[in-house]
Amino acid sequence: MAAISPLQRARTAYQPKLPAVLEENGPFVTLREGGATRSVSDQEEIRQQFPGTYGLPVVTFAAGTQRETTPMTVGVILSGGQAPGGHNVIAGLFDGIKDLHPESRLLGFLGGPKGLMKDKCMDLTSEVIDAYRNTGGFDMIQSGRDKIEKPEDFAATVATCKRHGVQALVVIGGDDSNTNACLLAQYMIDHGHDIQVIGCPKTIDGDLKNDWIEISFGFDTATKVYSELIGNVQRDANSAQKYWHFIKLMGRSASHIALECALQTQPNACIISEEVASRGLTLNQVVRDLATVIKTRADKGMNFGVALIPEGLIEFIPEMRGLIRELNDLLSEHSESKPYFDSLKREDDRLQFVNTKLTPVSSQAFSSLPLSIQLQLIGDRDPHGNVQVSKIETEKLLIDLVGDVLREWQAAGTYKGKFSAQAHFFGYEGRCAAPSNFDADYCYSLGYTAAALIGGGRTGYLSSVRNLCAPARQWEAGGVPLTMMMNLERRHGSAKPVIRKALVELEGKPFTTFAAQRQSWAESTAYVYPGPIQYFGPSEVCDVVTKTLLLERA
Ligand code: FBP
Repeated sequence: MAAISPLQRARTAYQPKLPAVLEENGPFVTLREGGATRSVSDQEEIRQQFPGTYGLPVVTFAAGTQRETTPMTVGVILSGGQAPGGHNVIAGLFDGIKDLHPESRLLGFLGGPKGLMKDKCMDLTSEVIDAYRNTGGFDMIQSGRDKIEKPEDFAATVATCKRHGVQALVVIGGDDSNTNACLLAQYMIDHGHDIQVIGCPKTIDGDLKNDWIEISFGFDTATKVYSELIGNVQRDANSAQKYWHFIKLMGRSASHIALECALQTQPNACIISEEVASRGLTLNQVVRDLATVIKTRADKGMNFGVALIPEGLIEFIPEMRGLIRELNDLLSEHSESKPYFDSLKREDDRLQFVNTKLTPVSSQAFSSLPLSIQLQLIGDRDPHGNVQVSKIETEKLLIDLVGDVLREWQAAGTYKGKFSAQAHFFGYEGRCAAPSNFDADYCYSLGYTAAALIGGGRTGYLSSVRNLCAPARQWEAGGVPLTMMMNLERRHGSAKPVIRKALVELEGKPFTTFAAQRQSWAESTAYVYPGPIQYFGPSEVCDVVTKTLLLERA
């Protein structure tokens, strides 16, 4: 057996908490149905694409009675980026289907959707599950970003399921993966396959949420890890008083992670991409705003500070957004230009080719960027055809450009400070951390809820656990139709039905709370040092939820 740390050993014994309705009834709950639902927008188009699952009711669990069941085989995949707690979703699902019938079987498909298409799987026995309870990571069955999209992908998935007698599939993923789950559910109905599909809301980015999904799992743990690290850097900054730390934080698109970490640590600056887009700020304005904070502090003798930068920023700056959209279309697998672009081996040739294809506005934006960033922008796409923002070193770009502005002000005699900067990127550090008590409980409950939805014969639903600011026993469990969260978005140059990403709401309490305090955090040193996640000890330390959740829901 592989060596494990004392903490991991102690965490194995942790028994995740369930909502009372599941604790008392197991998966034998009554499914209470609400009224017919509709998608968030584009209702007619979404209805046409999902005739079998559109309009399904939201279901909530109430007390039920045990009934006779037969053993069933359930398949599970982890899809997309890692998020703390994925193993507990699987453990909850495992315990749930075993409670439905002790001879039920759970198959883990390896490496995400491709495991389903290529039939790579393993039996998830109690020995396997027990070794991973309350651990971080997705290493039990790994993850992947492939998509089940072509007719042959769907056919291969069905063939795999039939070969193993899989009656239900659970897709643990973010917005794109659950969009895929919805397509799969519809495909099964269209082709008369009796295979249920249930999703579970995962992503550290926190952008898979709505009235029924209060938070995606992993956000709680990841933001706690980043906040600990930011607090440590802040203490170093305040001790040495000689560096500005520019810290980029993961979150492919939305700035929820940066905002939550700012609320937890009170840095001197934090950019929120959604605000940048809403105010239509250019890159130059973003840079000058940051430089102004640095100058204000320098005027008070503080040549140090901490600035948080959301990973997705670049795509929210209007001129960059247009540029990235053009690059995504130009370099997508479906683009006519792609084979020629791929045939070019030299960087200069690639850059020159791209420049000739861009509109004048985008070409100007592209040319204004340092070479290193230009190359990052034309680098590999993700499987959805998008630029991989985690690979764009926005923190270094901003240090570079802020430095230029400060030198300009120095020359004009309006800035007399010193600017020495350090760049950081916190992303992968937090995605596989051992889940906080909150994520351990929430994930286990999501998995167990998925089992109850399967037991209730549902398909096309996302497992939902709500009332999360209350103690776990008071959580409310049920399912939300996946079609309810959909809208049409442009992908690979055409309109596709996808689950709508939840961006930071500028009218929402998390943002307004931050906005009311940021000026004073900029001008003073009001750092908060959250310290490491606590797994044992008083509830007010171990079970505290994110500030975002508290401000949005309490
Ligand atoms: P998901 O949306 O799939 O959960 O992934 C989120 C994320 O962690 C982003 O924050 C980040 O931009 C991206 O994954 C990085 O992807 P990769 O793991 O492929 O480098």
